[in-house]
Amino acid sequence: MSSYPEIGLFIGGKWVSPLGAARFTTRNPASGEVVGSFVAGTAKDVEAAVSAAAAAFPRWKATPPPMRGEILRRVAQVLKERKEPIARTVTQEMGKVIAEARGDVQEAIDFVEYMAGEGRRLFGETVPSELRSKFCLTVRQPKGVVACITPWNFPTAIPNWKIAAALICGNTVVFKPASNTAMCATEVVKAYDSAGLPAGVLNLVTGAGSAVGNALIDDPRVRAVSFTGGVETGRTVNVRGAQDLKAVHLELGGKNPMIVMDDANLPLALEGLLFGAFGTAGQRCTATSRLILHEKVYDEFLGMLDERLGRLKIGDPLDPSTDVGPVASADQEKKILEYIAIGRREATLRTGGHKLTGGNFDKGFFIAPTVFETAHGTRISKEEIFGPVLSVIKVPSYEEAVRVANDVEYGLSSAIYTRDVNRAFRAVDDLECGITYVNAPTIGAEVQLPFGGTKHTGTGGREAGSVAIEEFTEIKTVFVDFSDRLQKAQIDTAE
Ligand code: UN1
Repeated sequence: MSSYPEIGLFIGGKWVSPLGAARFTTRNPASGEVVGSFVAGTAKDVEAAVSAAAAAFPRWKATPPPMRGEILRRVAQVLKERKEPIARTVTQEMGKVIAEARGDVQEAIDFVEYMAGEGRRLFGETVPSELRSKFCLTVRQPKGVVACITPWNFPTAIPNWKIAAALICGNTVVFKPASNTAMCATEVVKAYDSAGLPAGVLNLVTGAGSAVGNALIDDPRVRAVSFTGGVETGRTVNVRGAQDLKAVHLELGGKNPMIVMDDANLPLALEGLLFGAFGTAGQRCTATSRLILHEKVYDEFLGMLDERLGRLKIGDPLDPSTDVGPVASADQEKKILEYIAIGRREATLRTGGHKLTGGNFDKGFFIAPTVFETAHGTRISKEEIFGPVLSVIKVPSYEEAVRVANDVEYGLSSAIYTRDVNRAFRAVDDLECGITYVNAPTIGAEVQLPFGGTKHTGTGGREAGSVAIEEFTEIKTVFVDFSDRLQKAQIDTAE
């Protein structure tokens, strides 16, 4: 017997371990300890999960949305009761510090609650007809079976953004989580099961993207795919889904700028920068990875940054006094260190720039918060690193700040610190991205507002907020003619 849990797949309301299934484990990135063992799902498992979801669909579709909402309300309740143990699982499996892990679970709770209320909205439109005695309206219908493919960096919040929105609209779901946070995914699914979600409405298949993800995207019964992850995988998912003309929703990367102008409240901007750039060890799509700093405050602000970085506590993410935990995996560490090596060649290293070693650091993936001073246009200033690495770019004016901010392939989040209200609103207009913060960092979106971005950040849709349901519904247009005679639109125009 192993000392860690052995988890099955969740298909048709049951936890199942297919005979002879290959398994993989997840590990604590701070200590190397095994967290759990999971089934490496196959195309056959996907077939079973999609069949279960397809079988459950007619009844779930016929369940009135407020009743679906009732179940979601119970899911939120279960998540609240289990918030602390789930947050600890998030920290142990993914490495974010415990306060942020609680925030991750809270974001899941908030969104599930918000979607429960959507069960009493799911608004359509009524629109006038050009003909007499005729009603025109729209209703929303579920798409059918949908696939939710989620990343490891928000291992409870992001799955819930997708699952709760899909379910309230009446879809049934096959959920494929990132492999290195499979225990967090298990906790999410358990909450839905404990809340009384009918069998087959939500199914979990763990395993590799190349096996599970591809089989899901290829299955003709899966009518929509919602994916959050890296841009390269996103491109493949999109192309693959296009073969079957599937609705593919993508939330991909960011290279989020924080502009600090010469009239900014510098201590406030500094607090925002530390949280935005080094919170979650920089592993948020919304992380502040570029500081675009006005030349007049350049030296002063970087001096303030040096001083605070020297006092950041890096270490055990379960210790509440820790500011920065490990990065999530060996792969992450490797990629970030490669970018740091690139940065050393093309830019000036100001702080950090290495892996932390010695003592407990040797058991995990700890990287020192790193700051490079660079010209705009270097690789580290344009490519997503997804780690605690900040590029600082000096600019002489607001106009140049905006040009630099927009001159990347991504467009997720952005921030400007200024006390000039006119300039703040100009920035809201000028910055090409999905989210702009004024006098606040690039991270920290709230669930009742749309989340997503422009350019290579996605395919243009938004998650969260009331628009979250767009992704998971088909609009049906309904014409009701109560004139008792044939009326011809566009032709019968006379009195
Ligand atoms: C992500 O990084 O993929 O706005 C999501 C934020 C969080 C969500 C981030 N509420 O930083």
